[in-house]
Amino acid sequence: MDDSVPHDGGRPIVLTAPLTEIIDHAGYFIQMSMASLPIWLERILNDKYPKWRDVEYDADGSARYMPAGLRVVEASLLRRFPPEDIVCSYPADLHKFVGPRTRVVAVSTHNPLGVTFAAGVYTSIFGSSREPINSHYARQLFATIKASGFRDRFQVIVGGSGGWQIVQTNSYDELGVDCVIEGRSESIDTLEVFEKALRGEPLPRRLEVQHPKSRDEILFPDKRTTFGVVEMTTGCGRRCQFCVPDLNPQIDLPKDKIMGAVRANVRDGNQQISLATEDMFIWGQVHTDTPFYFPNREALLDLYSDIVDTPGVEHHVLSHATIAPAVVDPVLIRKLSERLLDKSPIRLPTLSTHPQRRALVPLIGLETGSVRMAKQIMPSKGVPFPIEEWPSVVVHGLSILNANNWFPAMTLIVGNPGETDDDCRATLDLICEVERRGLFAFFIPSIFTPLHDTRMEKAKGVTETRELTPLQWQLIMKCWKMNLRPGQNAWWAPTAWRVGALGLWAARLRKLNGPSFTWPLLMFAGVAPERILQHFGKLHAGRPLTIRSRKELLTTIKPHQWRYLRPDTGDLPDGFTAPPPERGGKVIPLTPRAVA
Ligand code: B12
Ligand code: SF4
Repeated sequence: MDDSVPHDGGRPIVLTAPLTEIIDHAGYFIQMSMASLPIWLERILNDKYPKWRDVEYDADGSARYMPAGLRVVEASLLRRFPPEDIVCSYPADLHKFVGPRTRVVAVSTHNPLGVTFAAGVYTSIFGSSREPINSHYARQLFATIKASGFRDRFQVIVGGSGGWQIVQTNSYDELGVDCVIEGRSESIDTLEVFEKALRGEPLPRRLEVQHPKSRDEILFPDKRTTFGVVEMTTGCGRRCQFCVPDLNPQIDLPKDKIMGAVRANVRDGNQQISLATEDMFIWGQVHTDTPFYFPNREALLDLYSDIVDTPGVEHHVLSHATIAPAVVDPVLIRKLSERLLDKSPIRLPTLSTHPQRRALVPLIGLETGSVRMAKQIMPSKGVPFPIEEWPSVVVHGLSILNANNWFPAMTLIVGNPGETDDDCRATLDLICEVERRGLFAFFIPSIFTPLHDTRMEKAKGVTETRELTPLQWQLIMKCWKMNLRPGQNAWWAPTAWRVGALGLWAARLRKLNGPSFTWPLLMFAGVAPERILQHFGKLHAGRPLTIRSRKELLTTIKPHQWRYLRPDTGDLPDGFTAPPPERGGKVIPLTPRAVA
């Protein structure tokens, strides 16, 4: 860091984050790629997005936008400290704000060392440098802070969903971190730590703070956030064993506060909004008389309509969702498409039937196609349907979503503890069934990583790509082959992929990933038709699955819950009787358009 003294002696509290977690353009996918690609592939992103490092400033040189988490930290601190003592700075500008008066540099980070699902696996497939691009920039930020000439005057506090990575790898000294706070900044304990740092007192190495228990305790920033992220819910409720966010209380946040944060983003120049959630479909149905997995159609349409109709909101991007609600209420999906598609910045010309080929791409967990495995790791993932019906729920959900121009990015976990070849075959069968039916999702396989604090924290995962079995490799490469479909419409694309993949394999990957990788890679590269490779026993041939009709699926819902089904969605179980009109979710005031 440049050690010149800022004219005001620096700010007592300086807030920052890695540049790769702050950048706000080119959509979610640039950050997801940076989390997963190794640093030596950075030039691909540099070529595609030459301006990715460009950022916007406020008049005082502070950051115009910051990740939503850091903005909430700022809002939390503003309850106790004066605004002139706090600043949000891009990493490259820290020298303008860190000076002799600085007592805290607080870093928010999502994934500093790249050891979460998906992030670690792709870098390790590519070998040599395992460091993902995001991790490289995170380390660069920590090194800059560590090298400050004023380092002995301030303490470094880290928070955010990736803070645990520093604790688990004991990287405090290496990165120059004094304290990691795990949990939300709204907590009074978080404020106490900042108070201590301002007084120059020693801080605890690690502090776990309480999550707010009610919707009113959660703060909303009145400033612009990266990608226009505004919180919609916390927690989930489906209780998957490997999940971190599900450990938080299930809360849906008040619409007026969400809308206030949307307007603040627009006011500060953001044209895009995205609601942060684990499952968008629970909003409006948390702690009502209706179970949260029967979506509140009217409330959701009302909220999303008001967001996309806010003047200045040009783009809206979905974040996370689950798939069972699409089977429960296809009418909701159709109506959401009518409201949201025109504002989606994502275009999939070969898939979408929208006049401008726009598409909605929520992130949805598929995780496994094996019912045996699903029962162990995510028994409630498909509620209200029993987990035994998981493959049918996925196929039906996807057909409803695709018909409405939703093409989700679906995550899969490879190498779950106790996963057998049969489990892997079952997942391949499901993926092949999706392909056979002409359905489409971006399948994003990742290798099981025991995430801190989850119910599977102690389970052991695959640590080296060489440990992967041929079937696990086949699953990974099959997913990526299918994912290329929307981009394969140019005449040269398939050949370029084939040659590129083969070249990379010959030069590097063959040695690195071992013999189990060879046939799946040749399948990915399209060297020989899959049929032939299957015939010679080199690959598993996906077996056709028996998929239940939607009516059969609805019949598997517990009969006492049939009353929550909506008659206008059709396919109702025999013996269904419509509930009296007053039954259902909580009463939410509606705009006339939403009920129309
Ligand atoms: C939106 C989102 C994204 C977006 C935008 C991210 C961004 N830069 O803004 C995109 C799609 C780009 C993204 C990408 C990824 N994400 Co993401 N993402 C989310 C999501 C849905 C919401 C995050 C959010 O803004 N929440 C709202 C804010 C207010 O909450 P928060 O960030 O946690 O902040 C609070 C506290 O953490 C704390 N806090 C935050 N910073 C600080 C700093 C200090 C000093 C202190 C004291 C406290 C503090 O206070 C805040 C509130 O008071 C979460 C799930 C979730 N609900 O949290 C997943 C989540 C954080 N992502 C996750 C993952 C795995 C990823 C990826 C690695 C996925 C991938 N393979 O591509 C990448 C990594 C991106 C990167 N740059 O490295 C995981 C994190 C797991 C982990 N770290 O252990 C989560 C939890 C999802 C999950 N179900 O597993 N993500
Ligand atoms: S459905 Fe998703 S967010 Fe909910 S518990 Fe399972 S993994 Fe977590």
